[in-house]
Amino acid sequence: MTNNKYVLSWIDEMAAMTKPDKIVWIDGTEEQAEALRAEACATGEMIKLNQDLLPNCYLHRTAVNDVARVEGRTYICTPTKEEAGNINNWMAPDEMYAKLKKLYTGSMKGRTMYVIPYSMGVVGSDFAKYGIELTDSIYVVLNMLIMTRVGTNVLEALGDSPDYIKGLHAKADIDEENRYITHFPQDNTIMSVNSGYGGNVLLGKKCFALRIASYLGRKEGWMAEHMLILGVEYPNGDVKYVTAAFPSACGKTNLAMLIPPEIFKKQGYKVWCVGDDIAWIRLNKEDGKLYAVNPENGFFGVAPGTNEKSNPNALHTCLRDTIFTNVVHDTKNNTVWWEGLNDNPPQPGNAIDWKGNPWDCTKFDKKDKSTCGAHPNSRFTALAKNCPCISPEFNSLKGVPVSAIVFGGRRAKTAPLVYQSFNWQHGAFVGSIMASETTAAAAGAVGVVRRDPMAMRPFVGYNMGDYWQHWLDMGKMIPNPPKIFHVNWFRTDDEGHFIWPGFGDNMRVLLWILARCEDKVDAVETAIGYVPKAEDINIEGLKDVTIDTIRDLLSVDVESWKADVANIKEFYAQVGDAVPATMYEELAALEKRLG
Ligand code: GTP
Ligand code: SPV
Ligand code: MN
Repeated sequence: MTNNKYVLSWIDEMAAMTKPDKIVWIDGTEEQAEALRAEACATGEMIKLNQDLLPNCYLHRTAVNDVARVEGRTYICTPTKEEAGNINNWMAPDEMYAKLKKLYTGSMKGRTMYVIPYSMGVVGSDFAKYGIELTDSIYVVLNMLIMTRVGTNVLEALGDSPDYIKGLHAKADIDEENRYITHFPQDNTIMSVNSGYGGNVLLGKKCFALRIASYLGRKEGWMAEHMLILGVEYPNGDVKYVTAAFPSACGKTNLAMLIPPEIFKKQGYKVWCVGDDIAWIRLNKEDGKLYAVNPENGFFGVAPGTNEKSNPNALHTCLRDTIFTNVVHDTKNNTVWWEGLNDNPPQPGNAIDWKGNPWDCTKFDKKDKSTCGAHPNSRFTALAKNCPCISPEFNSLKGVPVSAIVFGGRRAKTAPLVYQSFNWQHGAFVGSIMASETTAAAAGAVGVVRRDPMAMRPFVGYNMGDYWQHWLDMGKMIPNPPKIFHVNWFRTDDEGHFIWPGFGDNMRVLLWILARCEDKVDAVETAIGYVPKAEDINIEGLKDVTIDTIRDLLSVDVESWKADVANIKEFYAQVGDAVPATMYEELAALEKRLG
């Protein structure tokens, strides 16, 4: 399919090491995809679902020990440890290559190696970057066909250039003790072994489009961010774009596909989804603004909690052409179910849980995750073009202009519903001090507050301090920078219930944010930034939320912020010498304002 000598010699080398029985090139045709689906069903790797109710939909279950990203086993292998920084795991490239070689050698014996040429971004666009993933998993091939742009046109666009990202994935024994997700930014190389799950193995996503791309972005003067991109259409037809960085499983997909509350819908407001997870952002020299594209082609979204009320657009997106991973199999209807879909779980006798065992929904106990039918990090892989609110700009070559950048996390107390930074530099500081409760998207404890700068803690492909400096440097380059905000949908009352209704009602906060961008609304200056006047958050049509609720949600508790400052200092110290002096100045200024 190509004469590119760099590509061919690399594949030869990888095949000589992994020793597959055969090599199959993925061409992006429906015929080939269909044959692979049939093969995966024949071997039990996938289950074909009810084709009347869920056309072209399939179910896959991963190994029980392989259900999320593994941050502890994810490495940035730069020549020096300083380049990777203290927040990343680091190993010297030679040492890691040697370790991996042992694990890969002969790992594809008796298996097929698939060669997937793919593009992140629209093929041929200025934003696009190309990759080739070698894998011995049909599940990976079929997911990549949804999540990225795959096919011979990628090889044509690459021509005889060496400028592509090499990715090698082998399932090997799915052995968690020997699982490695490794990145060699200087070599444009990603190597993943002993996993078959999502972010660990769909190498175009977190490995390339965030870790390697963030490294390239710093070198080339652009940004790769863990951000959704959405457009708010006003009744007069104007569309304003917002990007938002929330940590994993903290609401990006939900916000990106938001349906406005009735009072706004009636007036003609709409929200368009450009992306739900990753944004590549560049300065447009013509108007001096930042422009963003979503380099992906589909959504790898969290299933639990997705329903007709919380996110109807996501639900409709995954009614066709979708691969479900680790959800409940309803064997009576040959469909799928997950916690929070509806109140009609399949009954005992008709239900298989995510582990492949019979599941009894009557034993479900909210406090005991082991009684769940679907894994808390179960996901759907669905095509962006099937999303009812996909933006007409989804395939735009130049991207969409960004009016506002929003950071956010899960904070039970400290962070208010929304606040605005004083300027770009302060906004970058606000990103650097983000914190959030951990979720099931990564292996490890859930619900523990940790600092997650820019929602990029697991995804920066170099030193976190240098990454912050890159944010500051970008700010100096942008004549018309977006305004930077912080939101928190997750404040709780004394009983631990969320105070803010969230989901579609987040539109009320988005409209304040955009009004600020247009200088159309006032704000109150506080120690942490500009906070709305309570009456400027529109609560028309909201039950159970009064202006006092909003006041409470917007309150800035100085004592808890002081405690947070102490924690931020510890975190900065952990990030180490690379923390820009500017960030320490911003921290000192915050401390001073808190009194
Ligand atoms: P990744 O794909 O892991 O990067 O995550 P994401 O940020 O796209 O997460 P997603 O939108 O799938 O959010 C997952 C979780 O957040 C689910 O449990 C949702 O119910 C919850 N969630 C999303 N939006 C809101 C909100 O506005 N309020 C509340 N309370 N929960 C929300
Ligand atoms: C995340 O964990 O942020 C995800 C899912 O979006 S994964 O692709 O597994 O990284
Ligand atoms: Mn994500």
